[in-house]
Amino acid sequence: MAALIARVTSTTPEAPLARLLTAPLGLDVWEVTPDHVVLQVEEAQAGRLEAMGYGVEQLRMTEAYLSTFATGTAESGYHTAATLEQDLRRLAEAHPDIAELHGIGRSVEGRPLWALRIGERRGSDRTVAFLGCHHAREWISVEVPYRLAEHLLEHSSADPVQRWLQQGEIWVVPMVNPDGHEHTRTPGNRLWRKNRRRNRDGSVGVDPNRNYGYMWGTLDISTSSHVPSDQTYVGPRAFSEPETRAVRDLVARRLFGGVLTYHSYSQLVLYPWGYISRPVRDEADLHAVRDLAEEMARLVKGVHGNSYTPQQSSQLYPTAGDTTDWTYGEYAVPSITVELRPASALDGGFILPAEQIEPCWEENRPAAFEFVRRVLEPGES
Ligand code: 0X9
Ligand code: ZN
Repeated sequence: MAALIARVTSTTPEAPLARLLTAPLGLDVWEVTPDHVVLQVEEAQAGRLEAMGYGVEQLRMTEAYLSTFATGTAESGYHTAATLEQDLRRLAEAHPDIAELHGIGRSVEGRPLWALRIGERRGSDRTVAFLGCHHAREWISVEVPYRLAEHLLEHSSADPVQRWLQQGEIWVVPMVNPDGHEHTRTPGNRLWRKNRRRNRDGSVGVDPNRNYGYMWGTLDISTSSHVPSDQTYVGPRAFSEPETRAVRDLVARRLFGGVLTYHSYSQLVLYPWGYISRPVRDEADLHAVRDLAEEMARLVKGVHGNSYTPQQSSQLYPTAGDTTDWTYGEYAVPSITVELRPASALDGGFILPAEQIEPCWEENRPAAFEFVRRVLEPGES
């Protein structure tokens, strides 16, 4: 059955937008604003939404984007799992004193999961982690952490990077979900989201960003689903997936002082909680993480003028079992999800033209630096 991309609005008070997100409707939610939601839905489901009292407008941009931008040349600007491995190896070999490539596990289909450790000391107690590509179709989320690693290594003999690498370690895992990512490079699958787990009901894929073990499975809604074929399937149990176990074990071994995970799109800087609408209880933590998110958004804007909105994750939509709820819930460390470019579906959504990789990285560099600074140099701000 054909899937379509739809812009959904509320046409009657009996059908508020918020209810769309809190019902188990199996929707693939792309974008949420106060006046509309952008979704990928099956045609029959779109009819059901109309019957419930929602306005459903089909956006035709996806086909146009798929044919205009998802071409060989556009793809060539982005890393595949294989070219990422080559480039990470090259970086580690070019900087043997301060960089080391670690295999941290294997994906469902057996691909290696790579982490680059950057820093002079091994086993330092000041550590920070950057993650990318939990979601297969979010290609830009590989490129920003990869370029961060490259930049740190190329600027390792000048402050502030030199100081950070003397004091601590920065770990970068640019592609948590290589199987899903490779799947998006096969014909007709550019918008795949999950990993490539074969589920018991014959469907494929667990959402890695619903599979972490804090409050796992406590919601059953479109944006955090217990139905295996849904885009946000939480999996059969917490950490059922080798990709999330690899991140769990790395975090447990290195005890990061902060974790930043990149996603796309919508231009947001999100902080816990995601599973509940109330803010985190610890006043000092709340103040620190909110202040950090606001400062990061300011820094992004200062580069090319783009607005990234700082907000609590659950304000976007509620989910249980995401990465940063787990890192905050389990370790109480600063935990941020950055949703990268673009701002909206009309700007291409998950398909960001390759010419925007560089400016997107440029605008995120000062914010990533601020995150490192606050984690590795606490008390100095
Ligand atoms: O749904 C997600 O996992 C993230 N958005 S994405 O479009 N990249 O899939 C957002 C996760 C942040 N957490 C919550 N919104 N609770
Ligand atoms: Zn994502």
